Amino acid sequence: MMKLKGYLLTACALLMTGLASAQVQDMPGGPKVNQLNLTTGVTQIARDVAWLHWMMLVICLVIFVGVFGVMFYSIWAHRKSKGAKPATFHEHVGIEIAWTVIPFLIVIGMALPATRTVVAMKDTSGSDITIKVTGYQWKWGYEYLDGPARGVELLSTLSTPRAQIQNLEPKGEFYLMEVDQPLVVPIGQKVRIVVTAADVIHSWMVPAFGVKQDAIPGFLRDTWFRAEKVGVYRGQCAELCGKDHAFMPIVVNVMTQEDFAAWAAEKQAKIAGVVVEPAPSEITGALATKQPLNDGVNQIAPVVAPVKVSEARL
Ligand SMILES: [Cu+2]
Repeated sequence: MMKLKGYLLTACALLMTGLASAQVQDMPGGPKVNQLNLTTGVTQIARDVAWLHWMMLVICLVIFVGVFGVMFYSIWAHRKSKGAKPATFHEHVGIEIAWTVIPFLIVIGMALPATRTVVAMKDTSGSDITIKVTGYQWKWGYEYLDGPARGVELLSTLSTPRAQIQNLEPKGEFYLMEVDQPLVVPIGQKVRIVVTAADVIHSWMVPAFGVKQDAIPGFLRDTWFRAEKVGVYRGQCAELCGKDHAFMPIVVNVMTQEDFAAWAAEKQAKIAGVVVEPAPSEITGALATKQPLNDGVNQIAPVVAPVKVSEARL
């Protein structure tokens, strides 16, 4: 009887697990259920990275099968018990040249396209928009340094309710991959990302863009992407940065250029709206200009200058 009860309980548990996993759906802009391949890219760099990955994997597999095939065949076919006699030759110029030249050619064949892609990843020249990204424990700060949204600052914080994390309510579709204020960028424009951090090392990673850049305190590193498809794309901090490392996702909203201009205009208007001109009696020294109010959306209107790579080291 006890055994039957045990079986029943196990069956119920398995059924529940099955139901729970059946409810998990592919996340739009994020990972898919049972995803094994790299994320489908929406930038040329992401496609190049995926191609390089498969090209090298295939070359490695061919070498693996070839080397181990010859090795195991030799061990089996030329074993001592079958009366095999070892050859006694020393040095063979032809073989030695072949096993030097062939691997060299393979390495060059892999290194050339890889180098081309890495160089392209780092070529941030001629960008249309520059955005400074700052990693914090545990959120992301975005600052538009130029373009129509110049001066707009966003703090992007996880918006998944704590109750979902603590299993007090069912988990949502975008569990741990949603934020209150996503980064907004226009489609088809070269967006230069200048990355730094304010506390520890973080890493800004959006797989669909083929972008992964460490955010290092005291340093500026830059990278770029040109998104080719409107949509929402999700990534995560990719450098272990403390206890809430898993709770600082990245959400990028790629809009049409008109929508982006409208969004930028709305943000600019909001900044203008919250700026309060202080009364003359309050004017003191350098604070004599504009005093932004924090209205909870973390927007202030700073005076910012585009950052040059040559000034990267702080
Ligand atoms: Cu982090």
